Amino acid sequence: MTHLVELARTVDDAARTAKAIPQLSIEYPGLSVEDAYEIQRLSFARRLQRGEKRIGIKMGLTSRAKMIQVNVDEVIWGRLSDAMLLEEGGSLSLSRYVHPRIEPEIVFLLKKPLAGRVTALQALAAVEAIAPAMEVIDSRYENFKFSLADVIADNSSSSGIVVGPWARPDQDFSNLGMVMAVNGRPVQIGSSAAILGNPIRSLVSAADMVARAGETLEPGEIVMAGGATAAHAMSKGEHIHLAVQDLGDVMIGVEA
Ligand code: 0L1
Ligand code: MG
Repeated sequence: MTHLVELARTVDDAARTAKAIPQLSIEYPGLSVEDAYEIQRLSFARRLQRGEKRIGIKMGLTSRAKMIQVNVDEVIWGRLSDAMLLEEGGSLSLSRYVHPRIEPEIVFLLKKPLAGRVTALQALAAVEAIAPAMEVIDSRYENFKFSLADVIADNSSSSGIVVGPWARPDQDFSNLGMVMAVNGRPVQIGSSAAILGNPIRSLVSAADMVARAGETLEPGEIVMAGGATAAHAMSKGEHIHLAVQDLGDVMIGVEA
């Protein structure tokens, strides 16, 4: 337990100071997925102690493109805080991150508690609204290289979220075109169907995964469904724009 507390401090310090660290699994090759989620919980508790508020969770590696990009093939989750929220149409500063990437997503806003094994219909009944969104992911590990346990311990690379206009969830969002462009040039083109076949499946998994950690998704919280395409490594001076069919647009600029 003591070493999990220390490792939680290591990953939290790396995120707070934007300094890359070696993979935990190099020093601890036996680090289990269970231990990794405990490190994540402990490191997120440090954020809460500093005054940050939990605003929901993110699902990660929910598409083949994402799994292939980082060579990890399991769906994972991470915890989101209000300090990760970015202003839509505003800009982010690269200095806050180690080597940030951005990816196109769909996000759910909940109106009812959700936890455990639920059907897609039950999950949908808990949704107040859906929106186009982009997630900024920033692995705290050197060279953006990690094992499954490493990335989970590092809060599944959670770093930033930018959310577009909220829309009613009683529409078909299973196969919406998604185009992410940088300075007007499309860099990633995909569909919401790439997110586990239908983003609602990501919410179903989220309910199950948080329940296994003894937690519940609460009304007012958000759930990021996961990247529909591979992520784009950001550079200074870029304007990143996501258009999602029927749902609208999200934009963020990148500063030094
Ligand atoms: O899909 C994701 O949000 C994955 C997060 C972990 C892997 C990565 O940093 O790309
Ligand atoms: Mg993501």
